[in-house]
Amino acid sequence: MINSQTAAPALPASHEREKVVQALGRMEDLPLEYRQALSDHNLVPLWPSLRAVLPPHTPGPRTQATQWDYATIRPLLMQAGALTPIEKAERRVLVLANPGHGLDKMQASSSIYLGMQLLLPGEVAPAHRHTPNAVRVIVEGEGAYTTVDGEKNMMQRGDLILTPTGLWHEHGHDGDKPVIWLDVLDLPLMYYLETSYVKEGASQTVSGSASERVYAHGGVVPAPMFERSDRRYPMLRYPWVEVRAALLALHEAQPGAAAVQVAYINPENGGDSENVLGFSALMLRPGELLQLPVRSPAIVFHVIEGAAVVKVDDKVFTLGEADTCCAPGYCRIQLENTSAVQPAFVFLADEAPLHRKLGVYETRPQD
Ligand code: GTQ
Repeated sequence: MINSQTAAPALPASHEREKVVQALGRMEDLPLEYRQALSDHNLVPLWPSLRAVLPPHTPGPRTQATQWDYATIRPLLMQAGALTPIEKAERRVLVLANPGHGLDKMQASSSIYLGMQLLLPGEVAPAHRHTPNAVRVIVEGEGAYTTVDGEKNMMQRGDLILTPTGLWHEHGHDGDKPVIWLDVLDLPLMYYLETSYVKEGASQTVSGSASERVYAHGGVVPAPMFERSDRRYPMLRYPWVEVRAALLALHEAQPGAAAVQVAYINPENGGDSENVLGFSALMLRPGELLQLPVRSPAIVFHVIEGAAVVKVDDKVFTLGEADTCCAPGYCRIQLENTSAVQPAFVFLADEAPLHRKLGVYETRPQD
């Protein structure tokens, strides 16, 4: 965890400048035999690493702002379809790995995992359930479905489908062209916590009704006299047609809104749709330049429709449809829709619910 080589962060803004930090003793300042005696007893001096684990003012993130283009991923994923049968993959996924963490860690940020998954016609990715929470955003194709907790969810472009912790899920495909979707999981966090595991299971019997129809109308939820849903995850599929319509309606109703953004929530209690990661959709109006607040959570942007230029501190990413990028927390982010006529629609995943639960969620003024 500790990397005492981490470069010192830039000086804080003048209004927040704190006492100048004192240089501390280094490991090399200690006699060799002393260092050896410490390690022989599984002991470590704190002071040579204190500034690395508690850097002044701003964390030193391993997460690097990184972009992944669909045009690059797609042919490689199709090649995986030819190279590896589904029985040998279970989940045929290319992981969007952040080089700042090391590719082998398979993480986009400290807590976010991203993968592009391919299912070919007739294939089945068998039922299992696991501790990490997952969602899918459908990128391409028709006729596939994912059955979650006994509920069959058809996959259509742009849909968000939840597979929260502990729920059985399997994917199948009755269509005739490849289906590809983006997986977003909190796997890196669960793995770090040593709580990540899976149970394999038999195919589910489809029993549930389509939750997206039950909650299709804003402001009302099913509330019969004698029972109100106590399912922790009452809604599993958020159809893109509904979310897109909600964004357009918001734009029309509040043309001067600071941002046209909607959150994917639990419609029974208004809370986050899942426990760890937060999901939302944003419409960038034609020509819009949107400066986001500086916030502690890392964030992922995935373009559903149109195009967007994403600036993360001094890096610039030009994203077209189905392209994805991530940004670490605490940085300046600006989104721009360079089209003067077309809106752009962007899916966002961030670590905000986790940060709020941990009490470390922060926003900072742009400086
Ligand atoms: O589809 O259940 O990208 O279990 C990684 C782990 C997808 C899945 C991933 C998984 C799945």
